[in-house]
Amino acid sequence: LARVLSGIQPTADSFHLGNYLGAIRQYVALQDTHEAFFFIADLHALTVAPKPEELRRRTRIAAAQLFGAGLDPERAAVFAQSQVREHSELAWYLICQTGMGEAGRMTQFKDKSARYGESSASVGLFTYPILQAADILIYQADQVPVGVDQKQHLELSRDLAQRFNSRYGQTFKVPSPYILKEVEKITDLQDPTAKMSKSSSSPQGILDVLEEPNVLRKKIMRAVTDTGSDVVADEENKPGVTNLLRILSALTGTPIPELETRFAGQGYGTFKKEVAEAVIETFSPIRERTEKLLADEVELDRMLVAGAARARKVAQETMEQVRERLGLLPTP
Ligand code: AQP
Repeated sequence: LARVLSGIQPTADSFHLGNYLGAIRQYVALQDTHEAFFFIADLHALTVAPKPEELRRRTRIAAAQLFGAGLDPERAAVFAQSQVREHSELAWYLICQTGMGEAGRMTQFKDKSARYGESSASVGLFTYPILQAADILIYQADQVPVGVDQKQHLELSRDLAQRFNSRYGQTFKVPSPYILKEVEKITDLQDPTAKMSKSSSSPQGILDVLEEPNVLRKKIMRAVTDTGSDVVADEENKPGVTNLLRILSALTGTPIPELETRFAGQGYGTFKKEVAEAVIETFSPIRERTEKLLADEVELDRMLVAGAARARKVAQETMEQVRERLGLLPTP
C-alpha cells in the first residue's frame, strides 16, 4: 500500500471549511486506500508561543474533530506530532542540509512574519517548513494531501529528500503533493480573493466546523458577492459567487455548470440558502461526534497514544538509517 501523511495545526478552537474541503475530507477518503498517518501539528503551533492550557485544549479539540469527521483509529494512525519525538530530531538534521537563501524564499514565512514584525517572529516560524519536511520524510510518505498554500513547502520537502539521498545515499522517498484542484483554495467569505484562514480571516469570513447552524447560515447569507445577480462562476469578476459555487459543488457532488443552470434567474438569495443548508448538513454530524469524543478525554488521549505508538515504529526505522548515514554513533 502507498503511504499518505498529513498534518493540521491546532491553532484555533475549530477547523474551518477550507481545512475540511482542502485537507480533512481527503484524509478520510485516503485511509481506505493507503497506509495513513495523520497528526495534529502541535510542534508547529509552538512557533507562535500559544498558552500551554490553550494548546492542550486545542490539540484535543483538533483530534476529536479528525475522528468526528470520520478518521478511524483502526485504519489510520492519528496522533499529536510531539508524541513522536523523532520529528524534532530529523528536523535538526534537515536544518543542517538547508540553505539560508532557500529557507528565506518561503512565502508563508514572509506573510506570517509580516503579522508579527520580522524581528519578533520566532526562529521556529522561519524553520517551520523544514520541520514539515521532517514530518513527511520520516514516514517515507508517497503522497501528502494539502491545500495549494502548502505547495511551496512540499517542493522544499522534495528538494531536501533528493539532496539527502544524493549526499548520503538513498534514504528518503521523494513525496508528491495530493491537491484537489476544485477545493485547493477555499476563500474568505468577506474577502473572496484571500484564503479562508484560522489566523487571518475575520469571524464573518470564516465557516467553522463546530459553529452553530444559525451562525453558519447568517454568515453565508451575508457573504460578499457582487452587484449583479447571476449565479455563474467567474473567478475574475465574481470571486465571491465562484467560491460559493465551488463549496456547493464540492459538498453535493454536483458539477458547477449544472448548478449554474439550476440557479439561472433566481438571484443570490435562493442560491446562498442552499449553500448554507449543504454546509450545515455536513458540519452538524461532525460537531455532534466531536462533542461526544471531547466528553471522554481519557479515551481520546488513549486513542492518540495508540496512534503515536504505531507511527513511532515507522519513524524509528527511518531514523536508525538516517543516523547511520550521517555518521552518528549508535544510540543507547
Ligand atoms: N482556505 C483553504 N482552502 C483549502 N485548503 C486549506 N487549508 C487551509 N486553509 C485552506 C489546508 O488545511 C490544512 C491544514 O492547515 P494548517 O492547519 O496546517 O494551517 P494553514 O494552512 O496555515 O491553515 P490556516 O487555516 O490558514 O491556519 P493558520 O492560520 O493557523 O496558519 C493544510 O493542508 C492546508 O493546506
